[in-house]
Amino acid sequence: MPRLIIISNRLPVTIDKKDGELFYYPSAGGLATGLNSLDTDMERIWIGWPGQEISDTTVQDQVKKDLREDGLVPVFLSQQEIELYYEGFSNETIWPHFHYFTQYTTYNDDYWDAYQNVNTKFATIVNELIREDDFVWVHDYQLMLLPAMIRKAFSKVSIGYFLHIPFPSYEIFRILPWREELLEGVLGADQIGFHTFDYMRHFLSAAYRIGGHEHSFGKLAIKKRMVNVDVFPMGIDYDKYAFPEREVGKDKVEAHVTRLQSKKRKLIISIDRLDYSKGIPQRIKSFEQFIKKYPQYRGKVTLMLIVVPSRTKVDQYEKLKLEVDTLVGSIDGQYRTFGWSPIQYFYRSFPFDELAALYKAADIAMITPLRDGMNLVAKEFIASKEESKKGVLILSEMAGAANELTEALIINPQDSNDMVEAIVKAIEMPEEEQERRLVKMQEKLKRYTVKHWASTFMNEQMNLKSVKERNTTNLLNEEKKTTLLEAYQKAEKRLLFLDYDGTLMGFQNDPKKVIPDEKLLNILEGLKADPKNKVVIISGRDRHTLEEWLGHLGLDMAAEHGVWIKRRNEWKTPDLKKDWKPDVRHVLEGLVERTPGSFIEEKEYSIAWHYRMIDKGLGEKRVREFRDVLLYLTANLDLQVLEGNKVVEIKNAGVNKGKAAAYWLGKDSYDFTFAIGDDSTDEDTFRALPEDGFTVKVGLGNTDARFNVLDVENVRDLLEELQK
Ligand code: GDG
Repeated sequence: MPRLIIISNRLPVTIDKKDGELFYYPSAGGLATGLNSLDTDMERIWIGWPGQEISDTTVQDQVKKDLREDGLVPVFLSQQEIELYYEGFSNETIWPHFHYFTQYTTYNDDYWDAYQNVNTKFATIVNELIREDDFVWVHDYQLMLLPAMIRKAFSKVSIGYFLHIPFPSYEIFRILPWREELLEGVLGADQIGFHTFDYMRHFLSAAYRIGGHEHSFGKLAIKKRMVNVDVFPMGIDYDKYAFPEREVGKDKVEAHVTRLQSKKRKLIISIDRLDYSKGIPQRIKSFEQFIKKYPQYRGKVTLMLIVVPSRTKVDQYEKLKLEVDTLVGSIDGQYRTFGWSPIQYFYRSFPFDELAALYKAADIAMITPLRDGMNLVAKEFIASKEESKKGVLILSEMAGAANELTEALIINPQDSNDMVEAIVKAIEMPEEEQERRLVKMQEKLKRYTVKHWASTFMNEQMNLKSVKERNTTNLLNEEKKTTLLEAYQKAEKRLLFLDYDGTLMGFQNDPKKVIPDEKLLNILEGLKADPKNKVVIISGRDRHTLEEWLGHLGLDMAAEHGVWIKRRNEWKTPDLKKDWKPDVRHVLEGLVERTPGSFIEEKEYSIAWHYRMIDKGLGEKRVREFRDVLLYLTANLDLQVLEGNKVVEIKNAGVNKGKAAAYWLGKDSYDFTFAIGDDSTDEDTFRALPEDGFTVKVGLGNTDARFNVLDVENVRDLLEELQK
């Protein structure tokens, strides 16, 4: 039975040591809640740092033993590791950088070394524990190298990775000296999840520009592995915030709410960890601007500013604290009256019952981060209005949550006028409008809960695994190969179709560089030497190239996807027109003119425009622009425009490898037929073969072939084995 292995920097538990005794307090954050609610009987194991330094090995053993009962496995970190890996690389390098605070990014090789070492430490513990059939789910920016490290030890294990913070635009990401390692680390996973489509888009762009990995609809092929990149917006435990009384008792919550609302003032709340990404000074300044510009609201509105202490040891956070303290003090000093203080400032965290009451009592929530992966506080505030249907959310467009909570008052946190007007609009919003907006947002949050988030991520990961298994079930394993070899040995007359590029030879940027090597020539000669064999090279290349490279072998060949056919050492072609070529060439020359690095390949009966050397996005844009012109030109000419892998080819309609294969099949009868190829044009060959023919696709992916092999090397091995 597979197990679910969760790995995050922090375990969902806090340890306290008092008088030599250990106490454990579970901390049920969003992640733990989501995972606990998963409907699965899979055993769960959670690996992570227990939150404080424990250096004594006897105590470590005790902690390990105590936590094992709850399925928790601790990774112990030394004080130095905490400083360099956690406070250092994680919080002073990745955190600011991924939140677009590049001025705060620390470039420190010691941090980087520690980050690698601690990721390795996690990997060692994980690798001792997991089995190949487990599902592994790695979380967040502290462990970006871990997926690849696990993959190295377990090539088949299913790994998911979720990033809880934004993934920045490629232009920002590329600045990091360790960009490649971080990227390849994450790409060790089978599935990579983000909160929003923007983060996914940025990641795919970085994967392409830095790693050269192309994607198709979010799927990347990395060294024969398929990696799925997708969007999974994290939700909340809706009922917990809608009905907090169920958890902590009705009286308690109600008493807090009554106290908070007793002043009959509009209450605006602001809740965040102390962090520069949260836009706290900007929010305070815009509140000041609001009371300055609209004096009629003085005494009638209070901002309750809750700042939860965090990362107190980092320099920037100390400075930020000072800035917030000064701003609040200055506004209070200027505007405070005997009966009213404009800002109520708390620098501490609140127990859940008080937090829930705050949400319920507040008229307005101002959640205006400069950058935020998702922001769950915004969602919790909306849920807390389940019963009252009164309340307005002012939300930054820079928070991931803004993609879903579109009925909030969406603002740009750097635009103070925008924020001031939003405050006024929120205060004056009619109750029906508040309700209308809230209901729409609540509907979404009720449906897309944290449970939904965790289960969609896991279901997708499981799906991927079964698709992978299905794909690999067609792999030409030893048993299937034996069947093929036996049929080959028994046969008296065999017909073999071999595609060239991507099948007999690997893919190169310059198509002229794919000259056959000696090994390949030997293989082909060997096959040809057997009088029972008819070997046909079936390719999209022009006949001159094929003739130059392989002509001396005396094999039959089909060039230009079957436009030219060589049989009994003679090239023939059906009577095809080529007077259309000058017009099309003219269009393609215009394309080359505007697109340095692209080039035209002219064959006798077709013309191709290649853009394999340039940015794929630019190439595709050009194709789109010119496709209409090409289609117009070719409309009445019985031509077809084929879009291949970084190439567009224009050729006569009705010519393909399938028709070419049929030509040979019709010339004689065979008791063994075989075709091998790697791309979509080879599918025509596969379909042309009789049902008992042996068809083999090179690479995984959808195909009409009966079998798959992984790569060119496998093809060569197979062709060699046929001759033994
Ligand atoms: C990352 C990303 C992304 C806050 N103050 C108190 C308190 N809280 C609770 C809230 C909420 C949570 O903490 C904070 O949620 P965030 O969404 O801000 O997330 P983080 O975990 O800090 O950070 C973020 C998130 O991951 C999830 O993927 O949304 O963008 O940075 O649940 O209720 N809870 C109590 N007292 C407080 O004073 N009890």
